[in-house]
Amino acid sequence: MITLLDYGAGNVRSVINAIESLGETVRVVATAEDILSAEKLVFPGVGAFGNMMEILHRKAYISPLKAYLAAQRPFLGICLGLHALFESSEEAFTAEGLGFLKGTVKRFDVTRAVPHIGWNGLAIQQPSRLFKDLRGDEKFYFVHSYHVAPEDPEVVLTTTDYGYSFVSAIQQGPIVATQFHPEKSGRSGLKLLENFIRAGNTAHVPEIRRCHTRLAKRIIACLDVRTNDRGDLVVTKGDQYDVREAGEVRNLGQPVELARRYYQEGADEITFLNITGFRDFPLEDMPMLEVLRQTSRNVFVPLTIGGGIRNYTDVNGRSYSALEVASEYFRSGADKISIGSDAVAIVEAYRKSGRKSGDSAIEAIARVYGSQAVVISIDPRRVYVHEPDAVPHHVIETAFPGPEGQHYCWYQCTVKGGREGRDLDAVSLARGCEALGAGEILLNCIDRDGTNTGFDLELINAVKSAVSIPVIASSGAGCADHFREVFSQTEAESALAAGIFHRREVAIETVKQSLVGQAEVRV
Ligand code: 1PR
Repeated sequence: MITLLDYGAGNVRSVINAIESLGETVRVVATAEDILSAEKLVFPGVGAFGNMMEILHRKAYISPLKAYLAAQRPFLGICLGLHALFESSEEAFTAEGLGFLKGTVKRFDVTRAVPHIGWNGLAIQQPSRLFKDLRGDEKFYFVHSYHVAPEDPEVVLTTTDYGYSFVSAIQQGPIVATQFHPEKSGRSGLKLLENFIRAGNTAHVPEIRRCHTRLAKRIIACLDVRTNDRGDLVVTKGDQYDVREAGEVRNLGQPVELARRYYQEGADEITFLNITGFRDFPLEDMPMLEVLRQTSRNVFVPLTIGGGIRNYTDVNGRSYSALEVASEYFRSGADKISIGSDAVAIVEAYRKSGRKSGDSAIEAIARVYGSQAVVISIDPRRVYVHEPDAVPHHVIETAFPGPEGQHYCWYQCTVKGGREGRDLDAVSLARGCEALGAGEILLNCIDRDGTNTGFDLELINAVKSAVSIPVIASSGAGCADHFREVFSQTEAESALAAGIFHRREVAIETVKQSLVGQAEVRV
């Protein structure tokens, strides 16, 4: 039996699911005594260091944890569960760590996008039982803005490169901890978890030993979900956001089944967008929560969910905060939430007042779950103008002139699934969201959506050059070559597609194979 330390933030469900999928039972820590009596303790963590340490203190888990570690009992820390082992963190100067290992946790000091999100490799520094049956060139899923800096080089198990080389796993006797998320790292991650649970005492050195590693470009499958006119929850797909054909909502399959198929076919991430979430209330729209629960039981890559994440008052006058809505999604298996319409309202208010309210959905969710868990979904549409200073917006010169021969355009933000245009451009929205603490931008494009004509590279370059957080290029993918184009002509960290995958026009594997040698991918 595995004992799991859940301190109440983030997606612990997926760690439980991953362990259970290996045929093991999980007991969740309910009292300090459960820690002391654990046979094998897993401590997963997401969110913020300060918040984590505060909860560990409040629950009186600090001393039993220290005693467990000091007794050199089997321990697997994941992400913040690794950070907790150190003395302190730049993420929260006043919070003290467990101090089991000497050293601190530092923020990435790189010119690249932070958080470091995605699949990266391991440069193995010493043998370990964790490596049984691994080749050594596998990639694992990372999502973090801070990394550990141990004083003792002897504890370094693996390093990973992102701007520079950082410590991505430690080992000290039976105590191991990883910066990456094995529970979100597909088959390789499950193998590593299984090794923690079952491998004997023999330490292994994988066949392939890399000195340096590279972050892969991510290929994301997106499922737009809604209820059709018969009341069935279906994956649909729009043409420039129009999901109806001959009056009926297009039905391209069942969300749970499709997600499972994309996982098996090698998707690096799966995104669900509840596209009518802006008018429904997600906590009443239980099917989406159920979709997440079922999907996370056997899909071990990151899951993002969007649609309807905002403050809400129900018919009985009870108010729910966006944080409560998001928490329900995290508890059901989501790793990230995506905010669409509400992000526009938040940034409009922020720009008007010139100050952060501190309690917007973006700020509140990032504070508890970390910036990396907050994705902003932008739904922009091109608006052509004759002159660059025709409007007080971020205007670009375009190689694709407008209907009246205009050589300039700006990208107008829309809300409610493209139904309503706002007086805000996509670049300003992305910048505002980054300032408020968002961790990633999902950049759709209404003009390209469902057209199979390729990504809007001009839009992607305009937004990507304005922010330092990762950008997901979305809308318009029609063939494998469009992915090569987006990764060679923009700095986007990942690319998302829907229609071509749903209609089996191009397989995810074909996309990845065509990128080999052109861009780093997880194959
Ligand atoms: O506003 O917070 O409730 O979130 C609603 C979410 O639903 C937003 O993320 C918004 O983008 C999405 N959405 C709303 N209406 C539609 C629609 O299609 N009618 N879908 C919609 C957005 C766009 C992409 C799509 C890509 C790739 N779908 O996610 O998957 O364009 O498509 P392609 O590869 O086939 O071209 P809120």
